[in-house]
Amino acid sequence: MVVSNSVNRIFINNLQIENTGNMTYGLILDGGVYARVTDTKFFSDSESVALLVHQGATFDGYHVEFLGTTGVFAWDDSRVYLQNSILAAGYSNFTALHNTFVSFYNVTVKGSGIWFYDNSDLFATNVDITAFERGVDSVGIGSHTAGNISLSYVTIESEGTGISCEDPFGCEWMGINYSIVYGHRIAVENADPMLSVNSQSLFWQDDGDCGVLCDKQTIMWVNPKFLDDSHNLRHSSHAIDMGGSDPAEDIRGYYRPTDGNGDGIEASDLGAFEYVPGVDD
Ligand SMILES: [Ca+2]
Repeated sequence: MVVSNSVNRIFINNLQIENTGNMTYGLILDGGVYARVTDTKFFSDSESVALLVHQGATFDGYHVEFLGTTGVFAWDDSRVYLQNSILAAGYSNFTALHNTFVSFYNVTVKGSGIWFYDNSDLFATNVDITAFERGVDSVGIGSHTAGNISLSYVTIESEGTGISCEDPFGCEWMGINYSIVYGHRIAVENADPMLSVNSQSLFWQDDGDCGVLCDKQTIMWVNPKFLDDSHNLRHSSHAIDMGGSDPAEDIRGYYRPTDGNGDGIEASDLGAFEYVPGVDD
């Protein structure tokens, strides 16, 4: 389905969009189109792509799922807003290029990670990223952008790298707040001295070698202690009550901030999940 600038606004609700042909797209938005998409599933297979947003188009998604092999490509001054949504589209999940603006709130990213190039921006709150699709080459967030990447209450777990800071721009304009970054092989690859961890966050990798990351006072270098195979926190996690007083809920909709360590002070937990006594253990 192609929607171009002959139409200004479209609204899609409760649809399943499947495409399985070689080099086909489930939905193409271009030429300044605004699309509000709710309660909709995209499924792509083989060489097909679920969604292409380009040439100034806007995709505004709520309760949207991307499944299959290739999810979203967004470029050329486009905008992508995702809320309460799931990106689980295989080897190439989400890629933003050329001045694309991206906002994620309450978004689950599973399988492979998300990639930002050129001058693209990401503002992410309550986002849970699990990257295992490429084995030890998996990356949670790949940053090649001269734009801003701002992470708040984000949980990243990758079998390989949590955050990869790649040339030409690396992570110079990345700001991290109240988040958890766990790369089994390496937490941050090519860690840029300009990488800003503005508010207390937790980083970890399996060999325990923090390198230059331990120069940053705002990094807590310790195993996050996830509960089983989820990213919920165990009652003994050091991430509990180390955040601020926002946002008003976690990625599951549980109220924040709550007192998780029993000291009588309500504080949010690092990452996308608030520890809820009686629920999480
Ligand atoms: Ca708490």
